[in-house]
Amino acid sequence: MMKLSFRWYGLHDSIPLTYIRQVPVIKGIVSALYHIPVGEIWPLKDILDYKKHIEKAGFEWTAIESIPVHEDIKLGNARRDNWIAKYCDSIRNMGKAGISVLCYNFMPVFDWIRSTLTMKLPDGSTCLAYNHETISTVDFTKRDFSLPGWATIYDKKKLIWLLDAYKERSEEDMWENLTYFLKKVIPVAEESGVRMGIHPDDPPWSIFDLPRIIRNEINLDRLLNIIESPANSLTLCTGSLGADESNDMVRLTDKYAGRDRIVFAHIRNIKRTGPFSFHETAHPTACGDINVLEVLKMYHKHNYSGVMRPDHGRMIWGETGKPGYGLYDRSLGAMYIAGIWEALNQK
Ligand SMILES: [Mn+2]
Repeated sequence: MMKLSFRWYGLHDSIPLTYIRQVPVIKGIVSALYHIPVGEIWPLKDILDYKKHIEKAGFEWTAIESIPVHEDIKLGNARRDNWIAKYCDSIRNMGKAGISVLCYNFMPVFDWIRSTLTMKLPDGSTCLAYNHETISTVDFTKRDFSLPGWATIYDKKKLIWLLDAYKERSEEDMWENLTYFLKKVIPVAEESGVRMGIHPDDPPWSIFDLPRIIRNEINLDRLLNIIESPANSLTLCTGSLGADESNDMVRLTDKYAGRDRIVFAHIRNIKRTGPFSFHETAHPTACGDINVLEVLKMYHKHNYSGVMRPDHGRMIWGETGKPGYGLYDRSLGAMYIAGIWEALNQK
């Protein structure tokens, strides 16, 4: 049974669990402990308390998205062993709490990026969009540089320090650092009954000359080959990878679902507007360049029993809130997915 879930940003999310409960097809919640600083251990008690809260609202906590990987680990800095040990403890604790899917990513500095969060579509809705030219002209040394959604995450000094540090890292360095990390955490995940699924780079190409290594099929194969274990798997995100036309999401879903190496499915549609540019759309196949129907057929064909969620939606009906994570359009997406799944079950 595929577990259709909804991402929820915790007690500070403007969308209460009671509203999500009214979307009839949603069975699970995808969330994280947002009060734990990056790198620190997720205490068992905090996980259990949060889980109880989610269950009281009528849901299963189906996946953690995500436990962020400290930049020292990605950079391969001397202090990484300390952070990796803490990461292992967090995995043990989530395993003890009975949560079995962990989404993470290995993107340097920015774990997603867009040139605008409010692009207006012809129907009056708004969506997130990425224009490579706009992104390429961002100058971090300028006092008033702006980057939608990110200007406040790191202060300017820290951001420039990080960008400089990554300038000395090649893609091969990043692979080495990822391998080092996986060799330590995957055995712990195995013991703890946890399956880790790496989220691909969003967008799937280099930005600001940062080394980004999870962008295509070759990269996904290499990642999975580092350790041949169900604990070392994928969060397959159609919108992230699909922004690059050469990533055939139907074929990739067929391939990796067929090998049982997908633990978490992100369903998102996008429209490509240039070789390195796109905007997000509503979920149905007709709205964008991703054949969502065929992707879902592949999951169904392989009896996918992992977690699935509608990814970013548009802002519609005047809703305001976290860009990409409104209630309305993601609910439409969930109903669309559930409708297709029900039809596929009839065959
Ligand atoms: Mn995604």
